[in-house]
Amino acid sequence: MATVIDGKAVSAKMREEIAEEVKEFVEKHGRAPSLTVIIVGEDPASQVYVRNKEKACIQTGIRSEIIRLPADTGEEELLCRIDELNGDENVNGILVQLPLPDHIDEKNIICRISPKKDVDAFGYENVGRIMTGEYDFLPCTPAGVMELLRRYGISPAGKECVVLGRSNIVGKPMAMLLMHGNGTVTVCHSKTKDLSSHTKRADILVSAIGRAKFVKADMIKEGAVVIDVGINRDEDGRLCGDVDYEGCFDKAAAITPVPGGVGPMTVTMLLKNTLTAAKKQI
Ligand code: BQF
Repeated sequence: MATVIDGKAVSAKMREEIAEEVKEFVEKHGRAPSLTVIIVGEDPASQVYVRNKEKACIQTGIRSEIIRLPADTGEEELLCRIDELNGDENVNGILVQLPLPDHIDEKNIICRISPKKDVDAFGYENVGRIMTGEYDFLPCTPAGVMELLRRYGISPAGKECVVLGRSNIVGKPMAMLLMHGNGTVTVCHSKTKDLSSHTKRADILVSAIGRAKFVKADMIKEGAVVIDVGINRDEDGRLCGDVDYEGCFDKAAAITPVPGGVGPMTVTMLLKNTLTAAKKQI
């Protein structure tokens, strides 16, 4: 029987803490920290994510603005918008919702955001800072995972940590943060041979591959901590993670559900980054 790592509950508590800090910020500076989100096109999942972020801002008293642009917006137009927001002292955080339409080069866009306002921490400067450990912001999903581990008293120090997936947004920074936490880290990916031989050794397994119920009970060690970053649809169209939650539940020591695990934490860490950005910009 595993402990359920309840990201929804931890998020709710953290949002209360953040709301308190936002209140203090307002009392001190006479205005709220502010986040601007740009969404290009109509991708339904992105629309949901942006709405989640907007609701979370409202919950905590952070001022949010959503800029909705049509799918055929040109790269130049988008770069111009970012330049405006970079120069607007009433905007503390800028986030461009990914993925962008194919005709826009994501890297160009992300790197145009001022590093001080880059609350996703996807730009080169913030990515570099993650490597050296001298960071102001961490990418929201890996930061959310670390916060969950902390709040459940799980330390990566000296543990075998296995990360499935090597994306710039989750897998790579996740590995880095576990390393900073003194874990012994293995990163597995689509070209990894004998995946199970790695996952079975994991004390802490973090899956970020985007394949529904891919991680089965026979792939994990008895007593493992299993963190599921995946957001997929199963055969019945229901939201599910990368991990076969029911199958792994009895074998794991602790496990995150989907929904209600890492997802809400991702949004909560964005709030935290926005507050940090606002404080740094005083
Ligand atoms: C939950 C995201 C993949 C690609 C781009 C709560 C979110 C999700 C799930 C959410 C995600 C995933 C976000 C739950 C933001 C997390 O209850 O389980 C919140 O809104 N997320 C994103 O902005 O871009 C993504 C996943």
